[in-house]
Amino acid sequence: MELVQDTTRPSLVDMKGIPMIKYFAEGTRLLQDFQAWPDDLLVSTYPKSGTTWVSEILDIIYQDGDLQKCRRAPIYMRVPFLEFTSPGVPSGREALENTAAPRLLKTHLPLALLPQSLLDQKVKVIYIARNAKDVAVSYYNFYLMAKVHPDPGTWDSFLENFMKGTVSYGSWYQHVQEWWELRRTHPVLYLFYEDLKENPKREIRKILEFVGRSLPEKTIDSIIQHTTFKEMKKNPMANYTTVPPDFMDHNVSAFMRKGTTGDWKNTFTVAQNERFDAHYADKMAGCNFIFRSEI
Ligand code: PPS
Repeated sequence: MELVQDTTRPSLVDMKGIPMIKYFAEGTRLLQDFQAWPDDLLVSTYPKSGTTWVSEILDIIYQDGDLQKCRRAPIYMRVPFLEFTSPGVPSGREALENTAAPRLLKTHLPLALLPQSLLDQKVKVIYIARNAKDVAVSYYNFYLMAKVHPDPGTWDSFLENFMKGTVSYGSWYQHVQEWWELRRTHPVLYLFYEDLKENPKREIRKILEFVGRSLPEKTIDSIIQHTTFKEMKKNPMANYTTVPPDFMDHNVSAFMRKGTTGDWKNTFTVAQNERFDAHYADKMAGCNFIFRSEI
């Protein structure tokens, strides 16, 4: 395992115009020769949009509903995070070495930084999008607890940076729209966190159809039960408590924090909300799909 000594909140670095966590920029460079396999499945999201939740669902599907097998390793080993490197935790490349086909892969990369091989091999993508307000609040709390990020500053300044796209992985607005557009030329199942929250059975059926698998009704029910927020929060193989505390400090904010839709209302002021809505209308003008910031 690679050990990097400089762990404390390095500044973001620019990669092709995208601000990136320093370690993940290194990880992205290491991906230059990454070879995708045609039977890979890529879970793609802007950060804090439900990646871990859908990764857990997919691993259970790939293990034919055998929950015991899903306890074999932490989620970042079962679904390697392609661009990930961080002090004291196996990198995405290391996790990949122990992963047999058919592989589940995770990324947050915007298309400008995605390894070309994933597109060339027509690797199936499940993209999960979440409304921007809940993402911003979740991301702020994640910045506070995960020290690979720079100091987020105040909530107000973080929100400004989120709107400007100067947070890690860049613009939420661009990310959700460019992956939506990719559906025209590439096999992408585009899901919404809010839909999964509202009706997990309907969304899991969509996933099963997309990956070309079927499972008995009672297995689907068991997947739903095992992947509730409450269950995943107490599952050490899903809740990221296995990573060193100097990487993620769950005493500051748990990785499994709230798991709800509409939590932004507890953080946004009325003025922030008005400003955000006006900016949002401008950035998302012409976008032909709708986000729900409450259900
Ligand atoms: S990461 O670090 O970007 O990969 O994070 P990601 O997994 O995409 O998103 C973390 C948020 O998802 C919530 N979460 C869930 N919500 C509902 N049900 C389940 N099972 C679930 N698992 C994770 C998690 O709590 C984070 O959202 P917030 O709003 O911070 O609680």
